[in-house]
Amino acid sequence: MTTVTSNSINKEQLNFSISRYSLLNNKGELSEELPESIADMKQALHAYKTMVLGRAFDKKAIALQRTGKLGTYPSILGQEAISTAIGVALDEKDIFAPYYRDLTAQYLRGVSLKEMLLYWGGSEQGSNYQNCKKDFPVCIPIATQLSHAAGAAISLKVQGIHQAALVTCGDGATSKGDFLETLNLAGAWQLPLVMVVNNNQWAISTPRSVQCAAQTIAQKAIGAGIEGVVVDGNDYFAVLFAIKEALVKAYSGKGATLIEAVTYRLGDHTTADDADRYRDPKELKQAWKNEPIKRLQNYLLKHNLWNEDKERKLIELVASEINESVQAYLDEPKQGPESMFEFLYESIPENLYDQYAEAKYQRFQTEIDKM
Ligand SMILES: Cc1ncc(C[n+]2csc(CCOP(=O)(O)OP(=O)(O)O)c2C)c(N)n1
Ligand SMILES: [Mg+2]
Repeated sequence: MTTVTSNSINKEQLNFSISRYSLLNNKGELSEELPESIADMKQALHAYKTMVLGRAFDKKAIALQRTGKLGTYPSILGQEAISTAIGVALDEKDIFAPYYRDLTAQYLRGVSLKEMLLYWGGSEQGSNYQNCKKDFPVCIPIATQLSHAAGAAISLKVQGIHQAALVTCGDGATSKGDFLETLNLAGAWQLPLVMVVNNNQWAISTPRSVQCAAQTIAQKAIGAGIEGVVVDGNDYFAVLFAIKEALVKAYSGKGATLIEAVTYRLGDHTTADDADRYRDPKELKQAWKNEPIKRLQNYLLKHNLWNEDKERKLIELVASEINESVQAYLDEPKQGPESMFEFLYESIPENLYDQYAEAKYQRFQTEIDKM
C-alpha cells in the first residue's frame, strides 16, 4: 500500500483577498486625505449631530424602559458610526431593510423618534412610517431581513431600476442559513445588494471568537463570489466610504458587497440583559477608548468645525427634541392586545377567532373598569 502525502500531489495555490478600510484614528487624525466621495464637511457635521442625538435618545429609551414606559429596548451604544454612515450614504430611492440596531440610519431615512418609541413601546403604528414607505420595518427575528432584502434587490434588478437594497445584521446572524443563502443568491444573480454586518463582538453572551472560526466575517463573501471588505466600524469616514463604493457598484449593475464593520457593543444586549455577568470589565474599558463619537468630534475640533459652545447648544437642542417626542409618544392612546391580530391579518383566520374575541373582550372590560 502506498501512502499519498500532500507533497506528492501537484498543488496549485489559489489566492483570495479581503480589503480592510480605516481612515480616522482615536485622536481624530486621518491616515490619508479624505477621498472626494466623502469629503463634504457639511455632511460630516450633520452625521456628528445625528450620532449625538442617537446616543441621547438611546439613554432616554433605556430610562423609559426602566420606568415601565417602554418595552425591551436594544441599545446602539458604541455602534453609532455604522448606522449613521448607512443613513448618510443611502439614496432616498434605495430600499433599507434594518435590524434592531439601526436607530440613526432610520432617523436619517425619515423615521421619526416618536415612531421609534411607538415601535419599542409595542404599537404596530411605529412601523407605519410616514416617510420612507419602501423601507422595511425593524426585523427582530435574526437574519430573516437578509432574504427580504434579497427579494427587494431582485425586484429592482427585474424592473431595471438602478438603485440598491441595503440590509444590516449582527455578527451572530452570519451563522444562520438565511445569511448564507442570501449571500449565495446575491453572487449568483449579481444582485444590487449591500450587506452590512455590525460586528459588535457579541451575540447576546456568545463572543465573536466562539461564533465563527473564520478570521473575518467578510471572507464569507469569497465563497459566494462577491467582494467582501472589513472596515473599522468606529471610523465614520471609513464606513461611509465602504458603503458608498458598494452602492455605486450596485447602481451600475456590478453586483453585491459584504461589508463587515468591526465595532464593540458598549452596552447590554438589550434592557433584558446584564452584560456584567459575562463580559470582562477590562475589555469594556479598552473598547471605550475606540468609541466612534469622540473620534469624529476630535476630527471636527481639530479642523475648527466644532467647539464647546456648539456642543453645549447641540446637547440642549437634542434634549428638547427628544423630550417632545417622548411626550407625543406618551400621549398616544395605548393599543390593546387585539391589535396584534388586526395588524397581522387582512381578515382574522377562523382558528384564531376565539382568541381575537377574547382579546377584544378583555380590552372592553379594561376600558369600562376605568370609568
Ligand atoms: C430567529 C431568532 N433566533 C433567536 C433570536 C434571539 N436573539 C435575539 S438577538 C440574538 C443575538 C444576535 O446577535 P447578533 O447577530 O450578533 O446581533 P447583535 O444583537 O449583537 O447586534 C438572538 C440569538 C431571535 N431574535 N431570532
Ligand atoms: Mg453582535
